[in-house]
Amino acid sequence: MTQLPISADLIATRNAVHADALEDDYASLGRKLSRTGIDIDAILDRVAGFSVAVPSWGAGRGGTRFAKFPIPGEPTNIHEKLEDCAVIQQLGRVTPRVSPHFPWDKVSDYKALREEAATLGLGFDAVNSNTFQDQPGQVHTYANGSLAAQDAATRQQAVDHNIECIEIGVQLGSTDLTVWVGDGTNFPGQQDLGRSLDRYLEAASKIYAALPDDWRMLLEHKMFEPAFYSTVISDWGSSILAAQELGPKAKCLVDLGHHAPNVNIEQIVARLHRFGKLGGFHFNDSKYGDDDLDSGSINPHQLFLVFNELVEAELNPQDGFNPSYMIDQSHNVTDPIESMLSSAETITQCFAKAQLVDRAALHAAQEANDTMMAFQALRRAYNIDVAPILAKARAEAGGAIDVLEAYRLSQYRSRKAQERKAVGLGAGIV
Ligand SMILES: [Mn+2]
Repeated sequence: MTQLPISADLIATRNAVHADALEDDYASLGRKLSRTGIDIDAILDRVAGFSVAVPSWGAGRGGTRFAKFPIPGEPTNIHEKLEDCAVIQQLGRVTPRVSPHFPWDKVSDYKALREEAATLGLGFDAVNSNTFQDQPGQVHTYANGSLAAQDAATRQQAVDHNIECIEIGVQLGSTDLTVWVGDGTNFPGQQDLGRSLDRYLEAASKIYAALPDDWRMLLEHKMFEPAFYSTVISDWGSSILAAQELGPKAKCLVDLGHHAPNVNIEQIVARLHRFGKLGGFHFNDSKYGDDDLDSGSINPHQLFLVFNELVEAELNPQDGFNPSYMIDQSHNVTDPIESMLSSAETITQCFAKAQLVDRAALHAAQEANDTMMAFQALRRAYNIDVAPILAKARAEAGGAIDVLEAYRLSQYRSRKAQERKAVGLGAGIV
């Protein structure tokens, strides 16, 4: 028995107001697409089958290293975070799984937590370990690194934490462990660049050995921050080399903000897939660095091009095709629920547009070295407004045609502001 946080009557009432306009727009788009041989209902089916996970930490306000500005009604624990994630899923119908983070989301009974999530219409996605900050009572500090630390006992502590995350994940129904380490240096000479990678690989192999048969270990690279001179898994090259050394269950995770400026991320996606190492994504957007801005808010075309490569990858599977999709954003100035509703819609739009690319025309133009027509095959798809397809998929699944309107009318946040205790002030990179 599911108990969803938003009134079903509210959603139905607002959908009834928008239904005629949506049918009109959907029929019009259907006629337009049919002229190029595309069946809109087939695209609708693809969109209905698409999903992206939301991060538990994304339900709270993020911040910069300078400050965090909480809003009334923010979640203060995993139970409240799940409730907020249930709002996102209930209205948007594209985010049925939550990616938890430990120890932030620790509880005493994970079986009960899994049941609680199911009651809210949610499951669990990749489990995230945290060895980039110290916890109260922790024996060895991560100030000088975790999996790549000089000190063997510190490395073992980080290994043990990751294995504990796997054990929790098994109880929650997860099958992926995402490993990102803050390890690195701020000064030339601070650590030996070769030996620090050796230490990382040795420690990571102990985590790898603890993976159940059907699990994957997703390695997340990041060029800088918190280490500003070098990071141990700095780029997709380091990531794929580590994944290849660890074994077939180790894959690379691409966080869109974890690259040098102007890097061709869609090409990285194609490369990782070519070698069977594309594990998944952390969707966000950036202007300057790891900004963790809302997906597609800065460069939606790049997001479309990433999905275009994913369509090509699915047509040419290497060692299977099962990338994990997750939002990883820091909502510093918006209501996190609104940002994730908007971002999930943008991500799904780019997925849908990539489905509309005339592959035969694209490939023929590529074969003929017809640059302009190859580009136009992509451009035509990118220019199509797929909003009616997404809205129809949502409505048919019980979601809201206008997600932000329904959310605001529900007054969910102000109700939670009455019930929940206030979040403290402080810095808050997430
Ligand atoms: Mn990330």
